[in-house]
Amino acid sequence: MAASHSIIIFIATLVVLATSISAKEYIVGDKSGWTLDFDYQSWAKDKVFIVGDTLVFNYASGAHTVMKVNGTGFQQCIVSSSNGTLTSGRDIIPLQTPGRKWYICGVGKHCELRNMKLFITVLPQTMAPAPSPVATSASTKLIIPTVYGIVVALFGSILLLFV
Ligand SMILES: *[C@@H]1O[C@H](CO)[C@@H](O)[C@H](O)[C@H]1NC(C)=O
Ligand SMILES: *[C@@H]1O[C@H](CO)[C@@H](O)[C@H](O)[C@H]1NC(C)=O
Ligand SMILES: [Cu+2]
Repeated sequence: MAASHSIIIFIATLVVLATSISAKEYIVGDKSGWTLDFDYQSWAKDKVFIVGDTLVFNYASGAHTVMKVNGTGFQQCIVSSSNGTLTSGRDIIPLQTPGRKWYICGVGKHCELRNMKLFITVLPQTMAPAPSPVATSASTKLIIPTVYGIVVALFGSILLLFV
């Protein structure tokens, strides 16, 4: 009994480990960062965002801001003077819940005229990673955690056979 308990704990630990290893940090805009006239929808298109991943917005502090808005705020570039605005220049946003997320720059007309707006859909952890028909570098990166997860699961099942 005691032995099977520790094996279950061991497997649970491995699964948690596999999950945390597969969490990714996305630099919004990659080397360009959070800036004017960048196509953030193209940037996001081939990426799979999963709960536990993080977004990093890099920019010169003062030049831009990052505001989380709703779909309406995104469409219409509604800059509310809310205190939820991020201004550090290296704003790290943990993706904690699944669903659609919208971010805009609150400076001047950067959202309306200079395309500083990002829309992503965050998937729940259990669904991830979805089999993607697109063989891009972003989806290739997902293969490693997936293979790791399968190995862990197989390893766990084999261990259970010996209990
Ligand atoms: C969207 O956010 C704005 C504030 O920026 C708020 O006035 C509006 O009610 C929100 N809409 C929805 C559907 O939550
Ligand atoms: C934002 O400001 C309001 C009052 O103006 C306050 O009640 C609220 O807690 C603030 N939210 C954050 C995230 O600081
Ligand atoms: Cu801006």
